[in-house]
Amino acid sequence: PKQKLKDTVTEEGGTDDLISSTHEAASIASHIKYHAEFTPLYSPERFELPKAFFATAQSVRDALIINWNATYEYHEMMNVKQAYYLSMEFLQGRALLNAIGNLELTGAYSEALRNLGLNLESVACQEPDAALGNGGLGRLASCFLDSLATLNYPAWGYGLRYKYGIFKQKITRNGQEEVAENWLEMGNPWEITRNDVSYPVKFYGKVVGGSDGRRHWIGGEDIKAVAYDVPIPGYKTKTTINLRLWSTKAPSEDFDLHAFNAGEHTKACEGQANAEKICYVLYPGDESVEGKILRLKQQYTLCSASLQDIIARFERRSGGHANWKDFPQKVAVQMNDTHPTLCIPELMRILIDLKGMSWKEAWDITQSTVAYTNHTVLPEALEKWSLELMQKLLPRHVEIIEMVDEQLICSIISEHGTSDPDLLEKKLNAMRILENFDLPASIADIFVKPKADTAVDLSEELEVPDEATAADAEDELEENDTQKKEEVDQEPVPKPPKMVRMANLCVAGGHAVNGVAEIHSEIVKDEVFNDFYKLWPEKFQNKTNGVTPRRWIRFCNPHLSNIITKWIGTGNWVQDTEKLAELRKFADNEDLQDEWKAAKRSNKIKLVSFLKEKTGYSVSPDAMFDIQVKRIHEYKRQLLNILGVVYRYKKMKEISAVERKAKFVPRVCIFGGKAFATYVQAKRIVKFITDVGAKINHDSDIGDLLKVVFVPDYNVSVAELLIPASELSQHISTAGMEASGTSNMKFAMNGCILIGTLDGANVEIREEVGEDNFFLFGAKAPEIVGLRQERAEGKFVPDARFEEVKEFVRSGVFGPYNYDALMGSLEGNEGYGRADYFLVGKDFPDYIECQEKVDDAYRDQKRWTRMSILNTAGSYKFSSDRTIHEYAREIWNIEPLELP
Ligand code: B1N
Repeated sequence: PKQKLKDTVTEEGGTDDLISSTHEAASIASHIKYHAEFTPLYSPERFELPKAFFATAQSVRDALIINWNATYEYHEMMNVKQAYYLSMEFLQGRALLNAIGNLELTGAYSEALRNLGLNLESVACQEPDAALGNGGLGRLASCFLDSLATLNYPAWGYGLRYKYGIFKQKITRNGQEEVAENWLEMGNPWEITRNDVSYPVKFYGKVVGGSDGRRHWIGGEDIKAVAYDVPIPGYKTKTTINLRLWSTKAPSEDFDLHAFNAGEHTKACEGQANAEKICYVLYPGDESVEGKILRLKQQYTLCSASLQDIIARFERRSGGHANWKDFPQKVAVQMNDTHPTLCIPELMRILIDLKGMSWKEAWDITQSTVAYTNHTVLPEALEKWSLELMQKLLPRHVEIIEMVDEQLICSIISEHGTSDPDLLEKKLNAMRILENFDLPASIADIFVKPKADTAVDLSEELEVPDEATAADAEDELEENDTQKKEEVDQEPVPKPPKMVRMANLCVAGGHAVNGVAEIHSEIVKDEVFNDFYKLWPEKFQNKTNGVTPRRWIRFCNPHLSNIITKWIGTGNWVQDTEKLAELRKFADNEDLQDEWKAAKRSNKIKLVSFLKEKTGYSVSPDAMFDIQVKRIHEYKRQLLNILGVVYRYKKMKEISAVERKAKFVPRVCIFGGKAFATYVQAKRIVKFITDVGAKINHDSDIGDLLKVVFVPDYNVSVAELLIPASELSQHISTAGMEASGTSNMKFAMNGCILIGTLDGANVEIREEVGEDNFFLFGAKAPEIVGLRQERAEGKFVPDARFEEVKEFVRSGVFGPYNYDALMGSLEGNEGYGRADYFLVGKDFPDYIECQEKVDDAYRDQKRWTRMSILNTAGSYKFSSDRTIHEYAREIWNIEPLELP
């Protein structure tokens, strides 16, 4: 019989699941050997690490498939309401240790591999990260899947199976270079191809009125979306949910055999290449028209295939007697940002054109089914699509969007009345889905004296789009571009292009709109969507983000996890993080403090060798590890951090060695993160950080007192190593600009202290961990507009220390690179435009003073360790389990369903 000692701690730091029976390990070992032999992806002669990883993963997958099937069957039978999380991004990272951890088989696998002469950790390291996302938004989707499964919610994720996920970042003497990473090259042991699950998806073409009175969209380009399923196991539960990723193919009849035999090989394969390129890359560059079309095709493929699949399931579960009014009682669709907005017109199209419903019936169903999460208030990040482009690609959807726009106009009119036409016009311009678009005739009439620019152009309104093909559309759009350019030369005031505002469509078409942290949700209501909030206050909600405590503490930090289990007396804080709060009462206990420090130190030592391997730099584990890892973006202000480091360095150089040692706490300043390939300023920041590192790290006056390391290719796996080892982490965005942040939660959970502004989830983290245990600095969100205004009026007087540090950078100490563009962006220098839009100069003095307080706190290790413990204790709110329960109750109206 299996002998498991529940919730006890082993010497090597493992809990229950690390203790396995010999029998279990032996059976796993033979299972692994079976796969090495009979599910081969490698030559038979050797059993080396890559092959061992595959065979191990395949053996785990077998267990997952059993649970997946049982879950699916049970959900099918019970026919309960199910939630679907639609996202263009899922940042899953590695799956092996997570899966065996959830199955409580870590000990058994570790022993089985040991018996085969291998080590679990080295096998696990073979797995490439599944990096089908850019950053926080994609990782949030993956944390949500983990919580949904763990909490036994009937729910699925839908996404795209990109052949190339986010690029691999190389750091060279030029800064960042991007390299494609083919994560599927060696095969993906976790996915199950469903050759029997595929749907047609069409683009272009025309819309015609049928004799049945319905609109018919005849596609100009047809592809098919094929399902690939990734099982998502829950922690200590049989529930295993599904992440269904779509891949695109040409319909099989698309291969032109005649052309091929006639020697026209490229032409014969064109259809296939055209269809497959849709799922080639995550976020294709969209500065060109081709890039824009591809991105829109991706978004529509996700929406169309997923909805067809959801509807087919609904119909099947209704046993052929679908009562469409019940649809919202069986289905909830969550749109992860505006990227899947096309769900709204697509569901409307299916219900009206294919199921024969009236507009009103279809609208009620759509609205009660879909909901929208907003993840950013940066104006440049609010998605807009050219109406012209969308009309070519999705002509029927544009007709529907125009109707939704008209309906919205009516709501706006009934809200504001017509007595003040100027006000009404202002509201219409701000709230309409269609931007720079004339009013429909029926509505323009209500303006007593229609103004010239709101006068109605009926011909345009009623125009039925011409039939279009892919090739024409691209040509025409480009032609139009040139035409427009020519027109610009003649006409002084060109008409601004007509655009579709996706967020406005989401707010109008869904029943709920949520922000991702309290402060962000307030900004959504009070600023960005204030007009909508006044119209439909009941739609607006907050759902503060969370992270899964399984991946982000239990599995990535086993040493600390075991200490926590020992002190709280149970391991079930992993599911019930509120128990972490019990650590508070031991915060000053010396025994706990000693164990706590030992765990941090062992994690730091692991990181030291990783840094050496990846960067060549040697750092001391006795120094404070100070980390900022996130996408490189001006609003996240890596520049504030590195200028703070430069200032510290300058001050160190001005004093004697003895004074230096007395005045400064040794620090290792670690940076990591990718810059979008075309974001020039972000790439300059990467280059700057690496130049500063190259100088300081080789300065023998400084030694271990200060090191600066840029970790290349920051991803989920690197985060799992960095976060447990960090002592201070930086979340220093300009207030009001970071919607939430989620790494801040992971750092706090792992006993790291945060330095940050009152932005995003920092606000709530500080509330939970206590203000004494958070290093706060900087301007507050409500002050930002005024501060920018002050700058614009030339009233801002920068602190002398800020002037000094910029001057030092410009003096050339960090090498020959020209830093004028970077420093200029902080100075209202005409040539560089933004005049310190992100207020680095404003916050700089407060920031460096706050950093001095950090040094003081660190010198008192008892105080620091207490702060660290209180951060873990106060992080209980930031489990994605809490977030998911809130979505389930307040937006989706779904209930957990545990397998019998
Ligand atoms: O979403 C995260 C938040 O924690 C972060 O604060 C927020 O910045 C992030 C367009 C985005 N907002 N918007 C995006 C991603 C990809 C893309 O193509 C926008 N990511 C965020 C989770 O709520």
